[in-house]
Amino acid sequence: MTGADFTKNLINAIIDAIASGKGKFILIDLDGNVISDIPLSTLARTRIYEQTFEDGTSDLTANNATQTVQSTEVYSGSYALQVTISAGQTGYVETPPRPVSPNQQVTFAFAHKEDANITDIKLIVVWYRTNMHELATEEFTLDVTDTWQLDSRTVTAPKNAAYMALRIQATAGASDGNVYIDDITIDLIGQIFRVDGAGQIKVADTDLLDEIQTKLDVALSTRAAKDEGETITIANNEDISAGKTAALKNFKRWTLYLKTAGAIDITIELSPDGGTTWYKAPESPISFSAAGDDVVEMGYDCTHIKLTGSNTTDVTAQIRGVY
Ligand SMILES: [Ca+2]
Repeated sequence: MTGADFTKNLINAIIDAIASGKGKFILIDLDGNVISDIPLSTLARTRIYEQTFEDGTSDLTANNATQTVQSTEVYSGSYALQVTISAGQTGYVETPPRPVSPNQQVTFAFAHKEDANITDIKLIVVWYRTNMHELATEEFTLDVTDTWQLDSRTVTAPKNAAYMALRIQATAGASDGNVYIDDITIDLIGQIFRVDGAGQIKVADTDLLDEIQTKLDVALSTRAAKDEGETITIANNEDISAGKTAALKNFKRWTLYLKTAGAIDITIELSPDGGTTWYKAPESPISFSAAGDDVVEMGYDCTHIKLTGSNTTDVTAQIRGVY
């Protein structure tokens, strides 16, 4: 099994376990000790939206209201959103839409606080069809509060829902009113993975598996060594008739580079046990009828390599190995 196949199998096993909702995700260290043993229900949550206003901007849209990111009334951090609604008016701000699946459970939370001129505040979950037309809304009337209040709800996406957004709607009384909003989060509970008839995970839109695999491959190769590969010089324009040996690392594959000053046969021997026992490689000997060079793709698992020249002609020999 190649490293890539192993990684893919590992990812599929993890996703299968998460999708089943029954197993546990167990982290084991390199010595085989269990580091953590976490029920999947606590892991299988995907944050699809988070807005703390800490970058000083808002990605919400305002309707019959004005929105300002400010630092006077704040729930956490340094910034929160102020939504101003004119006297006697009802207005709202709405988060950008986020993709959901029908029957998907979604949980969301946000902190809010109202001044004395707000008479009514509602949280409205807006479900959209794939064509972004509004499919349905779900309204929650919240308590108007002059101290910060964190409200959260869990809802289930209806049939035909493709996207959702949160709308925070308020009505002002005799004077202009202000609603302050901070820390909006939207999480999917128990992400839905679709499988085909053979049980293979189907990943739409973003190619999640490839992305995870790329990141894992990078992580694994980084763990193996700081560099992605290594160059080892066995001989540098010198006589190798008495034999030159070099130690190899745990390369995934490696290539032998040879350059000679004249005609020579170079014998290649490999050792699996630190140089105690030597075996002649099938590529051996590499014969040069005149000065020249050659590149030999090797890739055998061994600890040491030995090159021996049939005469005293100067040879340069290098190995490039990748992890
Ligand atoms: Ca904030």
